[in-house]
Amino acid sequence: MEAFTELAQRAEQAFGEARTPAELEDAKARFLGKSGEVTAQMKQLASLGADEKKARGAEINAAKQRVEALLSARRQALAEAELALQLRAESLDITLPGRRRGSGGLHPITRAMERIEAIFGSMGFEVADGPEIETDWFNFTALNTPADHPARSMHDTFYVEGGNVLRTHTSPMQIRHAVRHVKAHRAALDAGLPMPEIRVIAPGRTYRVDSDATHSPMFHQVEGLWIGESISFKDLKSVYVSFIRAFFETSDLQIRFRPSYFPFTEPSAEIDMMFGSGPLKGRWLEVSGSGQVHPQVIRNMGLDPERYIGFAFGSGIDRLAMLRYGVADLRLFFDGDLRFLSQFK
Ligand code: 2NL
Repeated sequence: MEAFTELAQRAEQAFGEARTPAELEDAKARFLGKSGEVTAQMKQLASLGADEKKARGAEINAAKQRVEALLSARRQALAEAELALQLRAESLDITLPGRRRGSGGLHPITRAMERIEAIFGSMGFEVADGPEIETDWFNFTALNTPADHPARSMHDTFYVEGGNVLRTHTSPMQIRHAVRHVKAHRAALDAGLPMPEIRVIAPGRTYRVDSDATHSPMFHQVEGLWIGESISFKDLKSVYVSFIRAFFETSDLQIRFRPSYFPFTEPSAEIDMMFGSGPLKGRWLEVSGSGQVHPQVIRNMGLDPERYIGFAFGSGIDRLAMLRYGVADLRLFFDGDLRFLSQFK
């Protein structure tokens, strides 16, 4: 019995010294394996008499069970330690904020464009769309631009194959819109009945051969057109003043109309504005060209200029956006620098 207690103690020590499951299996073999100590004791039983065999056999069995219990306790302890180690290694702080997907935002020009559409939309203006590659007719001729006008030269306009151009203003979209509108109401017009007014804006990209600190070969314009039987310069004034006040979210500004010249309007006016406060206070800023639509342009829309009259204007969106958001250099809009663009998220 004494011998077996000592054996169990040695087994316990050996199991305790095993640091890994593999080391534990080695230690197990030394006690319970084919040539282990417990097995050797069993083999010695064969040489004993029946009574002694029974008594000693029971002791060996008890010792064997004790060793097996120690083994499984150590197995479990090692497994638990391994699990604890793994849990610690793989632990994560579920209270940390998740990885967010970078949020994008609209380009400041797009934002300005959407504001412009919303403001004119509130005044009953539709939004026209159309091609950026235009025919000579829609870009120049329909707008009463003379054949020898400098704007038609290759110094000013990008020509593409087939004599078409990259539109130099967004007016061609308005001509296309007006022609569609007039076609849709041809029957009423021919019967001398009134036609619903044309009230449309045309925002979009435009192109001119021009590139320096204040000019980009691609820029943005919004044109407006209102044609009816009694649309006058006072309507132009009230529409444009309302637009500018809404766009800059202030009534603390002045607007003046200054005589000018465009082939597509007669009379024509430059529109200037001046803020009553802020960094630009007291400086007249050109914001738009405008005028009463030229009778020849009315005719090119398919309407009788003796009956139909109206106004048009054309404003640079990039410049309006620069003034609205306080941007000093036009090129920032087109460089694609995220340090600039992410300020508008
Ligand atoms: C400018 C000049 C202007 C127009 C654009 C226009 C459009 C049609 C008919 C007549 Cl469909 N006119 N647009 C009129 C006057 C001036 O813009 O230099 N803007 C920045």
